[in-house]
Amino acid sequence: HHSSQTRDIDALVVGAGFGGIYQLKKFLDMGLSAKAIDTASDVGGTWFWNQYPGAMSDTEAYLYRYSWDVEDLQSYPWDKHYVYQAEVLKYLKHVVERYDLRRHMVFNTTLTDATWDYDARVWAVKTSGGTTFRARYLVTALGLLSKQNFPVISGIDSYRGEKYHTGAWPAGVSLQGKRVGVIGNGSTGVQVITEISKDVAQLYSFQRNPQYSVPSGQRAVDPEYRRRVNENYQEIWRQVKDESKTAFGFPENEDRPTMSVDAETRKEIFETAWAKGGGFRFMFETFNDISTDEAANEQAADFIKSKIRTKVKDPAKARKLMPTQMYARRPLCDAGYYEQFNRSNVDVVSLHETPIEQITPKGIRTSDGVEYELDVIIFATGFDAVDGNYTRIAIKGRDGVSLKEHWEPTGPTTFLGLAVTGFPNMFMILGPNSPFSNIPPAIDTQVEFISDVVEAAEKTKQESGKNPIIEATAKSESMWTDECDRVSRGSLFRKTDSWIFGANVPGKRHAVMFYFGGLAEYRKTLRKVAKNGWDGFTMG
Ligand code: NA7
Repeated sequence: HHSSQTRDIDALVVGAGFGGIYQLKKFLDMGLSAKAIDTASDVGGTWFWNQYPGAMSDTEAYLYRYSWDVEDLQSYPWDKHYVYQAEVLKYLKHVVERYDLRRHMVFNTTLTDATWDYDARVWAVKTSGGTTFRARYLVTALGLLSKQNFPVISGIDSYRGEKYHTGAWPAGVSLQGKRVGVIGNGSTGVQVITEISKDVAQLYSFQRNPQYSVPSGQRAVDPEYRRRVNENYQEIWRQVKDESKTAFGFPENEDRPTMSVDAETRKEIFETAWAKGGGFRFMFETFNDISTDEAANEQAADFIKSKIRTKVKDPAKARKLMPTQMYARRPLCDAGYYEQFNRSNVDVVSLHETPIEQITPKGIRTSDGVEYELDVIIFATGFDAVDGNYTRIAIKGRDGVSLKEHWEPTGPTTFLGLAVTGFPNMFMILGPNSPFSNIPPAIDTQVEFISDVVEAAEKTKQESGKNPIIEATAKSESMWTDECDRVSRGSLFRKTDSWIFGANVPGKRHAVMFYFGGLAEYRKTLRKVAKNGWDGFTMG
């Protein structure tokens, strides 16, 4: 038994979530020796860590899975329109068993340091377990949303109750009959609050900015619906991947401006979407300009506000829950969020009116002197998203420059969200400036592209016996960065602070972090790159 050893392999995948699982499978299918490592004790990535009550994907179940397993798509069961965390995790485990991938995975193992060995043309990857992998290719599938964001609040360590971040939710927590404070009301906070309100003795939502949320439309799937999906799956994926921006399974509205119809028609269109359910649907299927035109945005916002007003009975609570910003963050949906505030044990504390002053041994004290005594504080405060995972670990490229240093002057830059100049033979899944869309088809797209690039590079194996090198050029990286900047310019998301533009973590640089051109357009770009002999990469 060695405490430290070196293992030579063809490819190392970091992360065993949605992206890492598929990438590992692809490498093995190509006949490469490959391993996947993960900090967690099992597979699942995001769906391993986010086991908080109410955690659910808000992509419809038939699209929240891999698109490439035709047989599994027909037979794998899903009985509700949206899948909860436990079901997503079960599905991912099922895929891992189905392809016998587990024996190529190493858990409880964190990448601590990765350095490109210029002469040997391999990545030397040190891990927490002591093993150093020497891999010709490195794929980081670290997740978009995994480095937790904790607010800086004085006294936080003095608190004597239980405290949990939703992104690292331990098994076996019971909130039954407890006094609970929830800080944060993004999509996570909204899900938690909706789920636990009925069980807790008292719930306080400590809310900075009120959010817009529409009904999810969660309900049981009837067999007829499933039969129709199964019959049309191929066509469904084609629309999702090659015709759609958001990849949520509906056609985005391309040609109907909000103001092009009269008020009554507008209301009908909103009502129809409201009844169908889904946050992305409400924002992108109804009209073509809600996320780009302020007047249009205001119409959608006013509609949702009128719904909040009817739902929340207590006028004081309703006032505090009423959004004040534009409707231009990640669109949310819920299964009865606002309704929870009609319970006598559920209240909202507006941090605009009374900011948190201190966390005390007993709970939370706000600026009006009120001390909320709490058995549990839940931090639903989100993540240092997208690049946060990359800048915390030491990945050193060709010139001994780390990824963090490479990104320091400009913000996170990539070619196509998956490659960085100076970092040969390294690919990211959902790196900065990847498409802003339903995640699994974006992952499938990137994994398949990365695998094709690697396959092409493998064909250039030199007679000298040297390992092939593939690297994005500086020019292609700056071109993609400009393109992402360009397509996001008209978006109201860019004017509204949230994690999507790096505006949720104090001190973090605001930056373009996604490609807003849509999945179909992204895939077109990838096809062009491939067709033109991997244009934008150097190979050899
Ligand atoms: P989000 O969407 O970043 O939401 C975080 C929430 O936490 C949001 O309501 C923040 O308020 C709040 N927050 C953050 N810092 C503080 C401090 N210091 N004090 C009070 N409140 C704070 O994270 P989620 O986990 O909900 O969702 C992230 C993504 O995961 C989501 O979009 C899905 O795609 C999956 P704010 O609104 O900024 O005022």
